[in-house]
Amino acid sequence: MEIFANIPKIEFEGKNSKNPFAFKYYDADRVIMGRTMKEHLPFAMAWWHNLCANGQDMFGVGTADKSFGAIPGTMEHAKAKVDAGIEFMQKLGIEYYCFHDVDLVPECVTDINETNRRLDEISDYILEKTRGTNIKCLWGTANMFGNPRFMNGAGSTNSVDVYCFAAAQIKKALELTVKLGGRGYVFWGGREGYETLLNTDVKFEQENIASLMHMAVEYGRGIGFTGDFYIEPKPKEPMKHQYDFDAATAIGFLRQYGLDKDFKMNIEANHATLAQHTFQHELRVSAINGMLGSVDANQGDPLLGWDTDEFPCNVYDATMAMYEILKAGGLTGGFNFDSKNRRPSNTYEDMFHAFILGMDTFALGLIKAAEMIEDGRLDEFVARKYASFDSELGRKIRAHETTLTELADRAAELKAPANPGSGAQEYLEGVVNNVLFS
Ligand code: XLS
Ligand code: NI
Ligand code: NI
Repeated sequence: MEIFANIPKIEFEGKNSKNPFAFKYYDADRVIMGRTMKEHLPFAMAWWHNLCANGQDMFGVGTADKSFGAIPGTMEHAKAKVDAGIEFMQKLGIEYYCFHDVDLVPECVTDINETNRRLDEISDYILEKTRGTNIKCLWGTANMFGNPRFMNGAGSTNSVDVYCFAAAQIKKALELTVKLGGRGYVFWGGREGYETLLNTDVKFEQENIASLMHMAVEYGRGIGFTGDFYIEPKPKEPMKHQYDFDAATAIGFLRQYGLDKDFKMNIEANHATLAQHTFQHELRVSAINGMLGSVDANQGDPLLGWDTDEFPCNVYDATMAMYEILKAGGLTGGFNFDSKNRRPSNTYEDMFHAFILGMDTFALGLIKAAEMIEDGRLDEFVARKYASFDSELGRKIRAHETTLTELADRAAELKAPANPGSGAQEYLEGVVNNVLFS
């Protein structure tokens, strides 16, 4: 049975199209810098926002009907969501999805064995329904923040028993990820942090989180998971202080505990801005450390200080993100729309408009980022800015072949250095505008 019956398959019609159900910029087969748009942009649907969230917030109940013809809380509903999700992805030409364990089935709060049985049943159903399609999992994760047992943390909990439940959920979610063909496995530390140091042993908690991650790597590799593990940094919300504050913090943690060979970053745009960074900054920090893995494609609101998870519409930011990603040689993961419709956008049509917006925004970002690279003015400027290091002394500094004494002698000889040269920010911002609007 068709669920989105009055919505057609979304095709590329070009920028002059006025058809609300067509792509204006995302042209899957168009080749940019040697690869198709589809290869550059492995888009994914977030099961939780698209198939589960109904607009409920702290102030009111849901506005959108996500029952898909079944009674919420039942396995029939879980299956109806699979049917809806597959039809949705096929109509958009999206081949990946991301999930938390409890997005897939209703959790049995009194018996984890029953939850796991339901997960087996639904993953069989997903495999059956996606057979013959290209649809597969991008990454899986365990929800270790919703259930009250995780109120003091999951890996960072004070309770050995709760720690066992975190382990059990990770074990199961890894099995599901492998079964569903996932490329990655995410740790987002929703309750891994603290509200006050008065009751918290930070070192103890971080060591336990690291141990859990080590066990996850060991188990995952043992069952044939060859993809990347990801940390998804976020500075706050729900906890006041979260341990994975930003990419730099998370990378330091991974190195401290010897996890850096198996883990990369999953960078979410809205989390970057909550950490007072740009999305581009977080991508750059990940890339220069060899840890650019995957992206949660969304955007925040500059006027609101929380994770609003809006569908990306900001072409400037998407261009800067794609600039970093192209320069890094692409993602090993993909672009997961960890984004939700605004509460009053409550129709099936709105679900499609949101994805068309997000996909077109990243397509535009890709087109413009490639033009920026081909234009070459930014690269030229940066090369020129550091050109003094092309000298013999510069070469020795870069190769660690000099000493403070040698450098101080040179300073003494110079008496005062020449002006280091303009940063030319306004010129470069003009170049970006010139490329964007040409
Ligand atoms: C919440 C996070 C979450 C992760 C997956 O802010 O973005 O949705 O992506 O657990
Ligand atoms: Ni988020
Ligand atoms: Ni996310």
